[in-house]
Amino acid sequence: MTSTEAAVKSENNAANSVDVVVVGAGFAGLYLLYRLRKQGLKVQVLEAGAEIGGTWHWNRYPGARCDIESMEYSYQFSDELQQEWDWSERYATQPEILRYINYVADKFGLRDGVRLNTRVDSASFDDSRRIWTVKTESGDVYEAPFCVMATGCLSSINMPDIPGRDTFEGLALHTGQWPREPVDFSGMKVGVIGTGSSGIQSIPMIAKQADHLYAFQRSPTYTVPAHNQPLDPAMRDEIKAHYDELRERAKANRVGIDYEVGEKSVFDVSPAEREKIFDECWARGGLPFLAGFADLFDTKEANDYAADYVRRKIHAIVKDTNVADALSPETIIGCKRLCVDTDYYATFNRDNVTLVDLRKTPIKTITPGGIETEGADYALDAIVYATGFDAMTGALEKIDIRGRDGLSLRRKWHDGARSYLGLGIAGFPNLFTVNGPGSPSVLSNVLQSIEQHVDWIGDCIGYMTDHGYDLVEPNDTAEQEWSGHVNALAEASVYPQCNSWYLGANIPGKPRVFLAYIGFPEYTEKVEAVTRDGYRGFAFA
Ligand code: NA7
Repeated sequence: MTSTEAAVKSENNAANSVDVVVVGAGFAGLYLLYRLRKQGLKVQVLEAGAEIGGTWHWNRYPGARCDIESMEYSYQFSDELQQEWDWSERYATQPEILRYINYVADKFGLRDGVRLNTRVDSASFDDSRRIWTVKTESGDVYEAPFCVMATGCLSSINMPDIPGRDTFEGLALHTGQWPREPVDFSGMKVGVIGTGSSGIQSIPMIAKQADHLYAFQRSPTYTVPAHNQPLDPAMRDEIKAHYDELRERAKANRVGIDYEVGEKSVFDVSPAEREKIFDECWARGGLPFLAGFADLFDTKEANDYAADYVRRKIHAIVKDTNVADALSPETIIGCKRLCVDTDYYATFNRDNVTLVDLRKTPIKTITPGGIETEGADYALDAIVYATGFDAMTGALEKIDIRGRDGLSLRRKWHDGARSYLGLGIAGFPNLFTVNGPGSPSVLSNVLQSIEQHVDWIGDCIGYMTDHGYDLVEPNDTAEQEWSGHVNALAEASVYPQCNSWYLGANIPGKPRVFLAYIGFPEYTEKVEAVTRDGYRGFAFA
């Protein structure tokens, strides 16, 4: 039990008063703790997990890695930290990222500000006292003038409601709630449901161990090779010597990552040059594959060239043409998040791997012994649900959040999530969100966005202190205009043309609203302009 936990218990459930309650101890929650403490604020972080780390605590499935290069998937608030931490690989594994997060917590003395194993049930604002009351599952109560939700964009798991799911007698796991002890699939027949990023990372690893792996695919996904490799120490040192320049270049990029975007239109080159550029992008690997030309996201016709290139790669890698056909998406590439893999397509050449195409033979039911589709029965020892998350809003709506006059966030967002800049919500004074709906979040290097949000929140609280304000709240008009702007940007892009989790389309019944802001630099410019104009769109009291 930490000292904070002991203090909570000894007060016998009396309210614990702090300046800021933060929910979540992932990258965002920990930086909030560091940043707000530096301002002299008393901060309490509440974390449901048994360990700090957020996403990187929960997603321990085999093969879990970041899909943004390690040198950029890291904090930049401390140059000392940047200089002393050595990433070992181009794309860090989950254990390495978790080690990094723990290193940061120790270096900056953050552990005593986090209470683990503490799930927040509700948070409500008392208008008369101007205080947030945050209650935990175990009945403890925290009070603070400010509450910050650092609950993560991809933290509320999507467990599909397949008939018979709970009758399965074997091992059932969700990639987003993987056990802390390693799982040994040796000798097992394993079914993996889902072929998004989590499926694509875990299938090649599980296939190496299992007796047989069945990949249950509802929609094929585009994935490009990571070409992961150990980081060359000389290259790492070179980056460190100019880290600030890299970070600045990244901030100017559409997704907050440092890579070059091709200047040419895909239509303005000869077929041979087009192929050469795609070959170079494929050989470089990773998400920048789609930055080879300037206009791959502008129209379906332009996008088709990249999609066709990947489909040809799939057919070149996968030996069985029927399997290659089934693995080849027909949709817009990049409309759902592009995946980055190690040996994903090649895994389907293994004798112990079978692709089950659910578009042809949908799942009928899960039985005590396995999965029954309309085509066959699959006897299984384990089922891995790689079925994703109720993204962006799921974790927030799990908590019963009540703002002014008891307004419920679930009710407010019933027809679709709305927020101002992804930072504040009208009707919810003194509540901030990190990477909230309407901010670049998952369409950016999330670490870059986290620091930008946390710094803004810290500055806003500082501004309030300096001006003697104790209340801040976005006004409804600003929020509506912002939501309209976010959706207009999405409408002008290819994103609405598929059923992605960016739109909430993966969750039955979830309103279809685009949940992220397209364009990291444009977003930060707008936020800076709002701040310069005396926090335009926010009301203070
Ligand atoms: P994703 O990308 O949402 O992928 C989930 C996968 O699970 C996807 O292939 C889904 O098919 C599939 N799915 C979901 N429900 C079902 C049911 N009922 N039956 C069959 N298949 C199903 O989640 P991930 O965890 O892989 O990745 C999320 C992000 O985390 C990723 O983008 C990275 O940023 C990190 P569908 O496409 O809906 O047909």
